[in-house]
Amino acid sequence: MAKKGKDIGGEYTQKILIMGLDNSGKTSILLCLRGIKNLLSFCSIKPTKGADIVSFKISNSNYNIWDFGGQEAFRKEYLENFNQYIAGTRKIIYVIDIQDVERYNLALSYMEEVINLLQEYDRTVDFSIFLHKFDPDLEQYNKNINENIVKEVINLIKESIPANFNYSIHKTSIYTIFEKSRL
Ligand SMILES: Nc1nc2c(ncn2[C@@H]2O[C@H](COP(=O)(O)OP(=O)(O)OP(=O)(O)O)[C@@H](O)[C@H]2O)c(=O)[nH]1
Ligand SMILES: [Mg+2]
Repeated sequence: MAKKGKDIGGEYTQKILIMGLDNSGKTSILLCLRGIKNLLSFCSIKPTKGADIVSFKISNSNYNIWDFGGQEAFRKEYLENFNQYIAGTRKIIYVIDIQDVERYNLALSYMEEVINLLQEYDRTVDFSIFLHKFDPDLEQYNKNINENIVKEVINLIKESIPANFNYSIHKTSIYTIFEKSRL
């Protein structure tokens, strides 16, 4: 079950779940969302064991983000107890590593299981799919990735999701942080 951190709770706290296979980049995304720019923090990330709750505040909103370590041994338990994990959740971010071509099918079948459970428990959440590690110039340096592969992944996603289920798809990368400062 969940460990670490502290569920800060409260009226204005948003509970967000971040799910996806191991190594897909969930914990790294969380560091970005928290505004952490220290490179050492990114280098020292270890695979997440079980579900970590990370709590932080941006402006007047409190967030409890549940980071679901994606190793196979943990995924089974989340699905078995999904009804408990989902309680009070407004948003799920599902992360697919676009560079992990060999595991697209596994990533999609885990996502399908999550969506099936949401429908089974009649839960409506804001569901965002991140096609992650979509680094700048990815298609130039990674020969396995091209426009057609990306279209294919998007088609596979569309085919695997029931027509009445709302979701959005985003390209993301931790390497696209853009800063502009007046000199
Ligand atoms: N190229 C690239 N690598 C990334 C990106 N985001 C994360 N990574 C790398 O992917 C690896 C796994 O990142 P994590 O954040 O630990 O992945 P995770 O999904 O939390 O993995 P688990 O905790 O095992 O579920 C690390 O080596 C990260 O540096 C990205 O946008 N681009
Ligand atoms: Mg992690």
